[in-house]
Amino acid sequence: MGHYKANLRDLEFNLFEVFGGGQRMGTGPFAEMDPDTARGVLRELTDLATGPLAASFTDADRNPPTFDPQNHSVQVPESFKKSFAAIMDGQWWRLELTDELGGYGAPPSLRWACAELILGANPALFMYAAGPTFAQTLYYMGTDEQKKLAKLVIDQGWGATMVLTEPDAGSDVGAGRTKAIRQPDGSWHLEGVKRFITSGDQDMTDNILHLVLARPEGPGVETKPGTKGLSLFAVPKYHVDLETGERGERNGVFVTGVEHKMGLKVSATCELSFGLDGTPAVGTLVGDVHDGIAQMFKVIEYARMMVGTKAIATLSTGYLNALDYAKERVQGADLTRAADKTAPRVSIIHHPDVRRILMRQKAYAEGLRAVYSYTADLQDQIFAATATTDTDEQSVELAKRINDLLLPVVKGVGSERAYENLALSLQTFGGSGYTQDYPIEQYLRDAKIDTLYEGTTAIQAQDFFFRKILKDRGVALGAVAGEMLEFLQRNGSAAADAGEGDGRLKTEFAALGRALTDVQGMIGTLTSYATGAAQDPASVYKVGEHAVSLLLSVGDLMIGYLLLRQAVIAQAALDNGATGPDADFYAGKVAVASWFARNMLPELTGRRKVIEAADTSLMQVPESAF
Ligand code: ST9
Ligand code: FAD
Repeated sequence: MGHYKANLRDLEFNLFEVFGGGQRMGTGPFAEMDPDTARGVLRELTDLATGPLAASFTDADRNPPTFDPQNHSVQVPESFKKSFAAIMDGQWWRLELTDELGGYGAPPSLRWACAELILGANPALFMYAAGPTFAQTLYYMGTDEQKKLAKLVIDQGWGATMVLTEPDAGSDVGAGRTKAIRQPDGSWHLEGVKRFITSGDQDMTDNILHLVLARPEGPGVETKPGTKGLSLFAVPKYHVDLETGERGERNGVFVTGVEHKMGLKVSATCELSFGLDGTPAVGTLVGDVHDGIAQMFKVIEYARMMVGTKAIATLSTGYLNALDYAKERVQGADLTRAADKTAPRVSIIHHPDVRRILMRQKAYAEGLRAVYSYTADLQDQIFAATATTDTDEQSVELAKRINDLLLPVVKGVGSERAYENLALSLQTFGGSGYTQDYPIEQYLRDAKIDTLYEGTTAIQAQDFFFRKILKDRGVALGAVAGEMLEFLQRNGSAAADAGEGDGRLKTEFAALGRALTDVQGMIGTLTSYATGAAQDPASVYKVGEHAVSLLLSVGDLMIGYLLLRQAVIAQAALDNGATGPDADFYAGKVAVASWFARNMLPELTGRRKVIEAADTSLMQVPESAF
């Protein structure tokens, strides 16, 4: 057996029982993908993920890509190439494409479920397979020539990159200095050095499409500072004849370094130099418009969802590995018989503390999966609306705003909680978890990057509060809160009225209600700090200090809410006589929702108090005192 343990049952539960994605399948833009086909796709991909995709996970970590500085090239290990070929030859990348570009009509909710399987098995595979997906973005934003280029990327299976970061421009993308100089023939020559570029080079595809942010200059070009002065350029590794598809000369974009990293080693993280040794790096301006940051955010939004899903996928397999170990490893006696030295030894899942850490892993793995599935369900609604004129504009607009609101939750909370709880997966194994006999130490190393790239957690938290709540005037947040209140009124009041006995989950609904009030309190207080900055600029420091706490709290609230929604469905299934593995699955759903509501949601009250008592003393501590 390989390292990867998929949770197909929970993926199907979210898709077909919780969010009703199955009802949209087989209709409208998803006509080609009916529910049975979708289930078949998930089953087939689960086999592929647990088999050929997972097969190179360990080897490619121990034998990472090599860099040849003479030829400016990166060589990927052979074992990994086989796994990559399984995705490309199997045409799995078509799942991401629209019908127009040769896709299969898969709704986003199914695509993200499929993405989880690949990302959990071997995350770098998904990233190296970015070509067709990134080309699709270029296709819909680009000029007629760029549409031809995009089709070549898809037809010939090129690789692709997103190129923003520079040595002095990480979180602060607007500090980028790479420039693009307009040429008389209308093309652009890029000059500068970009850093940390994922899949910047590899030897698995014939060509690579780099999507690059650079600052344009030249006659008639207005040069502006910050992100709003950046434009997006399409820069192929090799020139290409757009009519015949034939590969031409080498373009002047070269890999000049590869990072030695803590984890995710098979994903080559490259320094890219543009315009080296007199070879111009020729690019074309995307869409012929200077709107680079907004265009790049189309890619970034996708990549942020991907990073969150990657983290959650890894936590899920970490938990399932830990669970198997806990059922097998025998150590110590049951706590009730601890004093009896002759008592039989038990498997460690009998110990309350092991159960505590297992249940916590289960809660975050399944709760976060529900959060990304909820977000993907909104993407289904948005996508479906693009294919018909018969849409309720207002509800689509609201779905877009809620999707935007939740992206930092999927990415920021997903990555933080995954890393934190993977440490508990390792803890479950005791000392064995610290060895390379088990995959958990690699999971932890590979997952750490998720809190860093695509915007660190601090950046996600600021995006969440300033852009997705304040700038949105609380519209999306209010809609989600309203939905929770309605859920509570429907279920919580019924449980409360039923009293003891039949008032199942009564305590849990009450905990969710309190958590919602706590989060609303936090947001109210942070908003007053933000608006207070008009009189006292230092007031905004209080937001800066506590924004991550808010983001994590909203994440916990969403998890608590969605686990309870799942529990209500599961309880109904149990009441209807579910048996066998189904009964176990549903019982687990009720148990995990109850545990999370009782053990995690009460923490929000403490966090709210901390935010209410905030002051600016932290910012007054002299640097020398740290
Ligand atoms: C990176 C890549 O880290 C890591 C992984 C790569 C993996 C690649 C592969 C992916 C997979 C591919 C798929 C494969 C499929 C395979 C299938 C196989 C089956 N939302 O606030 P302002 C825009 S890359 C939308 O003033 P500042 C907006 O246009 C590096 N737009 O910002 C806005 O204008 P307006 C990632 C947003 O203060 C404008 O920006 N690096 C958003 O100038 C200016 O906004 C980072 O992420 C948003 N949330 O700049 C950088 N926010 O307001 C992190 C802004 O008029 N830093 N815009 O609408 C930040 O995000 C900063 O906050 C900043 C600040 C740069 C935006
Ligand atoms: P910095 O921005 O210097 O941040 C350092 C610390 O300061 C962080 O804790 C951060 O949260 C904090 N900080 C910074 N500014 C603020 C602020 N305003 N408020 C609060 N806290 C702040 N980039 C690409 O363009 N393409 C890629 O494909 C790509 N792949 C990557 C792959 C890997 C393995 C790595 C490590 C990075 C990759 N990146 C890529 C770059 C990545 O997006 C950046 O590393 C990330 O955005 C953070 O920038 P930085 O490393 O310069 O850290």
